[in-house]
Amino acid sequence: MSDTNLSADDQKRIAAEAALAYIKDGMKVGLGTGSTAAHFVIALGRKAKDEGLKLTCVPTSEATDKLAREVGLTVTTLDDQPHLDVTVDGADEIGPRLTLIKGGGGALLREKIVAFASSQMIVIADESKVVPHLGNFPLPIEVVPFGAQATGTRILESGKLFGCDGAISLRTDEYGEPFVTDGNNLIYDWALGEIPDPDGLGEYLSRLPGVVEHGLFLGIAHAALIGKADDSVDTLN
Ligand code: ABF
Repeated sequence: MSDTNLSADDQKRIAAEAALAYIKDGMKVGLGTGSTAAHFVIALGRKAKDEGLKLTCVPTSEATDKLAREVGLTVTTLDDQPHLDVTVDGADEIGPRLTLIKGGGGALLREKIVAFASSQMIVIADESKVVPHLGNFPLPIEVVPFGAQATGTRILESGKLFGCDGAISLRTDEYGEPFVTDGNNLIYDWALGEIPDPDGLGEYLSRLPGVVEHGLFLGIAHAALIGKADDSVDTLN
């Protein structure tokens, strides 16, 4: 038995480094957001420099855009490169069959658009993110500011149809002001505890006017690389 006991941040780092195996010269790469994705961006910048790789990267947030440029990666937009080879991103929860909750970092909309544009989406995470069912992490839902209160009411009503019961709260920033996304929208966080039917709920939320996007990523991820406390990395497919 290994007596290594990596911190959560080191688990994120080794998962991020393992994802470098998916990167080949000439690839177009989607870059996720969050602390795990930041480890990947830094490791990718180092690999591209050491091996002289020509990569074109599309970031999922202003923060990742800035970091990617700082580490010397070539950054462009999805409009310029509408098809990507691979996206590497973190997650808030990884449930059965690679179902995900994402959006704790507030970048779910761009993350989903970029993941959808990619031939492969690879999730990287520490072992605390793997859960038996989705919902313990509050589900982020991005809404347009117009009628946000009414949209919140519709969201709560939709929950009843799918066996979901829990409070929603409008996300605030460090100053107590409403958190505004890169797309100038707002985010509700919905504390559910358990989501019995993620597919049904996700489809319903996608059809609600005022909802821009929700943090259920279903049927999108191809593999998840999980960094573990014993210094190993598990691959889930
Ligand atoms: C992004 O960052 C998000 O979708 C998710 O909300 C978050 C994960 O955060 P971290 O990598 O910091 O744990 O991937």
